[in-house]
Parts: sequence; C-alpha cells; structure tokens
Amino acid sequence: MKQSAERRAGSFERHGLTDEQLVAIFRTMLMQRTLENRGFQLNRQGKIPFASASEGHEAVQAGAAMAFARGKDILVPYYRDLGLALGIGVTPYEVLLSLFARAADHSAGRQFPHHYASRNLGLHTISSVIAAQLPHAVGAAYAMTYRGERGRAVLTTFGDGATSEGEWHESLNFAAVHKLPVVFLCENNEWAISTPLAKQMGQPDVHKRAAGYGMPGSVVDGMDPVACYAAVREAFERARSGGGPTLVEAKCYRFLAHTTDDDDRTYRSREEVERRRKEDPLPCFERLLVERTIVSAEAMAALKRSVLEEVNDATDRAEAMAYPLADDLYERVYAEAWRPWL
Ligand SMILES: Cc1ncc(C[n+]2csc(CCOP(=O)(O)OP(=O)(O)O)c2C)c(N)n1
Ligand SMILES: [Mg+2]
Repeated sequence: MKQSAERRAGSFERHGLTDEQLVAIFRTMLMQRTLENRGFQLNRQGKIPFASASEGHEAVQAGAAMAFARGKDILVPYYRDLGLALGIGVTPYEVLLSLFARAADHSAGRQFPHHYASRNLGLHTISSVIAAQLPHAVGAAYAMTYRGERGRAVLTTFGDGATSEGEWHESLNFAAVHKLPVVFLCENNEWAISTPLAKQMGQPDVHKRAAGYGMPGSVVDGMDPVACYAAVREAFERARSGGGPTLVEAKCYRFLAHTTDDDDRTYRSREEVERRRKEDPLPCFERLLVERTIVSAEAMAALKRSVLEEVNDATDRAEAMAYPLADDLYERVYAEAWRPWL
C-alpha cells in the first residue's frame, strides 16, 4: 500500500482536498469517536440499552463520506458506519434520539440503534442481517442504469465477515455482469465478532477477489483518511461515468468490543489491541494537520471543544425528549388503524 508507506515516510498527498475539506474530515472523525464514547457511557450508566463501536474505522468512513456527492449518490451502509452517516449529513442529535429510542427519532424509537435512514440524504436504512444490504444496493444501482441516469452511483459498505455470505457473491457478480454504478467498500477490521480473519477466508486480501468477478479491485490503508478518500473517489468516478463497479478494500481494525453487549477479552489478547492502537487514525491525522500547519494548535483545541459541546448539548436535548407511547405501537406499521388488543 503506497499511501501508508508514504505516510510513514513523511510525505503527504492531499489528493486535491482543500484545507477546509481536510479539517471537515477530521471533525467527522472526532465527532464519530466522541459520539461513540458517549454511547458506551450512556449504556454503562443504564440510560440506553445498546450502542455499537466503530473506533478504528473513522478514517475509512470520513474519507469515503468526503467522496460521496450529496443530493446525487446513494449510501447503503452497514451497522458500523456512524462516521459515514455523520459525514453525509446525519446530525449528532438524530444519532442520540436513536440511541435513546425517543418518539422524535426518525423511526419513532422503534428501530434498533444506529439504523439511520434519510430520503433527503440518499441514505438507505441499514441492515443488521449481514450482507443483506448488498442486493438492495445493487438493486438501487440497477434502477439508475434502467432509468438511463448518469453521474450518480451507489456506495455500499460491509465487513470482512460479510464476504462469506452468498448475497455478497451474488451482488458482486450481478453488478459486474450488468456493469452497474456501485462502489463496494469492505471495511476489513480482521474480526467478525469473535471470528478472526484466518478462520473466515483462505485469501486474506478481499480486493483480490474482484478479479474473479471481472471488476477492478483496490486496497487502501484504512487508517489514512485521505488515502481512503482517494480510493473511494476513484471508484465513484468510474461508476458515475459508466465504467461499472469496483471493490475497494480498506484495511482497518476495531479497537473496542463488537458492541456494548460483547466482551472482546474472551477472544483476543490485550497485547494485540494495544499494538494496533499505535495506528489510531485520530491522533495520527491530528498530528499531520498540525505539523503541516493546516490547523493551528489553538484552532485544533477550539475544534475539540466545539465537538464536545455539540455532543453534550445533543445528549441533553435528546434525553429530555419523550418516549413513544405504547398506544402508538402499530402507527406507521399498517396502512389502517390496528389495535389487536381491543
Ligand atoms: C446473517 C447473519 N449472520 C450472523 C449475524 C450475527 N452477526 C452480527 S455482526 C457479525 C459479524 C460481522 O463481521 P464483519 O462482517 O466482519 O463486520 P464487523 O462487525 O467486523 O464490522 C455477525 C456474525 C447476523 N447479524 N446476520
Ligand atoms: Mg469485521
């Protein structure tokens, strides 16, 4: 991976991104981490039942979100994509409404946490059923082709474990056969809950499978947000201009347990996690922005304060909202009033 070697050697390729865009990427990454830590805190305080963890995926997601064209492209993500959701415009308040399961949440508190959806943002609701989102993504891309639309594409994401599912194969194959405008982005964090990569696949490089489908594949350092932006942008450009699908693999790592319901000490060593922590994309990218004087130390401190204030404010506002009423259980589920207990 050229980019990561360059990063370590000290050179920096900004791939056409302005200072403002680089700072926006960092802010998304910091917001993702702060919100996610807030989810874990609220769970441990007994205030919310569940939160998931995407620490270690921030660079992939903020980079990919920067390549997404709002108002044109469609995002069909999976459950670990808080940063992608934030990066394309979901607000921290909306995320907290979902975590607190309040009535004002977009699903009126009914959906599992982190299952965002937004018609305006082009965000499909996500799937907890591994790989089930892929046929949906390919279907959306097929619709674009069927309607003769150009200049837009679908971005869909998944983990390394998802690549063992039949839907994964069917989706890539169908997209390649019909040259559909899709970007398949694998967030390879080396674990599928407690299943390590070596027990999931004989070929640890997911992108190499692209050749078997007849589509281009690329691999990128998933701890480098700018490299991720460049890889996803290239795939988007191919898809939007009629060049068909691409399989992009971002190598990253999950630093925390799978979710608040998981204890990763039962299946992986602390030494492994500590070793991988050294690649943490947040401090690495922060250092780069300050060293290159893209952000001053004072502006960085102010940015951190503003992210924390926004999350604190969103937490207080979401927590103060009402729960859904039991009487409304079947609202927006059936076309007509449905009161099975009456
Ligand atoms: C079809 C199906 N099988 C099993 C599960 C249980 N499950 C939830 S997350 C997960 C791990 C998926 O790992 P990966 O695709 O690598 O994504 P990651 O969670 O590591 O980001 C599994 C097995 C599920 N949700 N759906
Ligand atoms: Mg995984």
